[in-house]
Amino acid sequence: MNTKLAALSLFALGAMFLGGCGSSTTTEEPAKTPEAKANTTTPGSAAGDLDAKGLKLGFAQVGAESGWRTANTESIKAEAQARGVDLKFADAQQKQENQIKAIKSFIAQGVDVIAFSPVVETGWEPVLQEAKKAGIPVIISDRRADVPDDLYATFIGSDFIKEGQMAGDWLAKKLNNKGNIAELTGTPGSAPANDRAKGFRQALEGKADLKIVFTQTGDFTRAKGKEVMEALMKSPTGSTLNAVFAHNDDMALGAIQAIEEAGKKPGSDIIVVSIDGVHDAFQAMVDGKLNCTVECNPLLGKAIIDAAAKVKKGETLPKRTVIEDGIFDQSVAAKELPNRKY
Ligand code: GYE
Repeated sequence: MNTKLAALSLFALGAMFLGGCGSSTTTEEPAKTPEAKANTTTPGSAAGDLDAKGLKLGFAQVGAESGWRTANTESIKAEAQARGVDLKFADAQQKQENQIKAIKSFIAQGVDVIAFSPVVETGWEPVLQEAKKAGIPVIISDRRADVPDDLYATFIGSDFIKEGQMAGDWLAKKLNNKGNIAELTGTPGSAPANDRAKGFRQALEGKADLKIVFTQTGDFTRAKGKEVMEALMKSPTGSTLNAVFAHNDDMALGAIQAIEEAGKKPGSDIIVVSIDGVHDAFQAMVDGKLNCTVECNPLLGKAIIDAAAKVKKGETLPKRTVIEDGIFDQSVAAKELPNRKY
């Protein structure tokens, strides 16, 4: 294990002991861009001190496309229940029009606060204008939305560019800066797909012998990841592959099945790196089939409900809270597996 990876893993472990989960958050004072930095807190998962009893919160979720998403939903529902929040939860099944409908219905119901994780980056302005007109504050969680600052109170989520860079740096080192990579991208137009692709390419810059020879969406699902990889393994490019970079663990897990069915060994014949850090990914690392995962913490329930309680009281929140992520490879997987919370 290299020293940087060891340090990151230790940091993540430390954060786990301190915060009861795998990440910490960094907040900043209200700022113009969502990219700026500041202090550190922990997202946590237990009931907090802030009184949120009776708060009417509408949450428009992306869907149930991945293990990450399921854990995110559970975290929000459990935190709401523990703190007596009146949660109205909508699952948009990965469709923006469903999320917009849900937000409109939360406005019509007169909830105190609306929170949502935007399935894609663009197209939110009209509905958020409606929320603003109705005087309902909006919290954006997990994925960025491309909207002016005055349309939301705060945005809580990971730095996806950094996650892509971490995956790229790790893979470049593993392949000695040489090899052919297939990329399975997330939902087109979503912040994590855009930013992870960008960060990954930044890490590969100047490494001429390290090439992305294939890129296609698997929509963040295991089934699609498998389907795309199956077709790729049958194509001439398939036999030239050294590695797969998947924008999430579920697509990597689907790809692993396809690689095996094509008679190759994922984890050795073809190196596999992905993002999320879900339990099944740790199991796949222990089984030697996945090489590395960059953690993206989905346990945002406490942070979202704390933020909702604060905006309801009229407090101004930092425009951006960044969830800090770690990286884990096969060398630490067995030790880490029992500690995983999702
Ligand atoms: O990586 C993926 C999920 O927005 C960070 O969405 C999230 C991503 C996550 O479907 O598994």
